[in-house]
Amino acid sequence: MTAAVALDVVRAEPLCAETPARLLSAPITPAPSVYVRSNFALPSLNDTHLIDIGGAVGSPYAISLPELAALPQRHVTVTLECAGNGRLGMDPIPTGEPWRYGAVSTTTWSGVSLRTLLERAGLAANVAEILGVGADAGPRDDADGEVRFARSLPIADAMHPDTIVATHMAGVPLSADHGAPARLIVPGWYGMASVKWLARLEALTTPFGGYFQQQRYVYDVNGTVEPVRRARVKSMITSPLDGGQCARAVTVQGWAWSGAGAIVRVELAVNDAPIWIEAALGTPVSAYAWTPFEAELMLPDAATATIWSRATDTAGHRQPERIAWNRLGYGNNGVRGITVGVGDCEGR
Ligand SMILES: Nc1nc2c(c(=O)[nH]1)N[C@H]1C(S)=C(S)[C@@H](COP(=O)(O)O)O[C@H]1N2
Ligand SMILES: [Mo]
Repeated sequence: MTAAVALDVVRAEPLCAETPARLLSAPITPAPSVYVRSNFALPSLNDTHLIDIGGAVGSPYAISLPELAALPQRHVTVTLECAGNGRLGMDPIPTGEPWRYGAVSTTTWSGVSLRTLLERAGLAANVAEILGVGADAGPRDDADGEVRFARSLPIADAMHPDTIVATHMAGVPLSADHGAPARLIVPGWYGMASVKWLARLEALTTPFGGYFQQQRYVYDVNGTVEPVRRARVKSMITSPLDGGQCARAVTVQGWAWSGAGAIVRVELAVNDAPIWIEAALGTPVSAYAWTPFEAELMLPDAATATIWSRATDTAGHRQPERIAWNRLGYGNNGVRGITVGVGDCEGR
């Protein structure tokens, strides 16, 4: 099975698997190594699948895969991150899938603007949200009966031309794990908004209150609950590798991204010195994907060193030292340090 070598499996059934750390240095994540997060067993869908479009619309309809393929195609290169990425870095560790730092990937998705499909249905004037409903469902400990995967988007985000119903990833039809035959891709939002195995789109006039909107993918801070939405500003050092070895004079490289817009600054620090060194920024991989950063550092003369990175976005958000702990462990964008052995660099 190729999946076993291409991904670090966090849970086999349903599959939850991280991109291996050494593959996160690539601008575009190798397709077999794009992280996977599924809440339920894979639904079995085939080429006769139809997506229903209904709710507060003038003319509800169902669209087939050949009809989708005949519409204008849009391609978006997106850094997609699971809201639970970095959960193991929280203290105390919250319940939930034990993600380290690899539940993030960048790839190109292709399909049809969601807007095109919604306009064809004729949205009512008072539509507030668009609900995406997956074909997957199952029991949950803290809910009655079957829970179906469903998540809503504010109408403005749903109508953005780069929010798409994707049928392809990295130029080939979606794999079952990534939501075949069609899924939402919502640039800038944490992964939960990008509903896989899309079965239905529903125009809502009032906010959706389903399980994955109110009980999961929420920031629960002392019982006050707010849905997780856009991705928080974050950075990740990809070279040297955490736990690796490098020379004292080292080129530090990594990625920074934010759901609020462009990255304007990345700073690095070493050990507990309160000195932040500005890294050079490269060109973002796309408007919705991560930005490379790089800096030359001279590490102290010691066996090991910890290198920290923190990013700031155009909206002025900067990674905090530590996030406000939340019960379900989402949105951990706290400044992270990687620890390296200092000495001869392995093969670089
Ligand atoms: N129908 C459905 N859509 C879903 C999920 C799911 O369990 N069911 N998981 C969501 C979550 S939490 C994430 S992070 C992304 C992951 O997409 P990927 O598996 O293609 O990386 O899918 C989202 N869409
Ligand atoms: Mo996720």
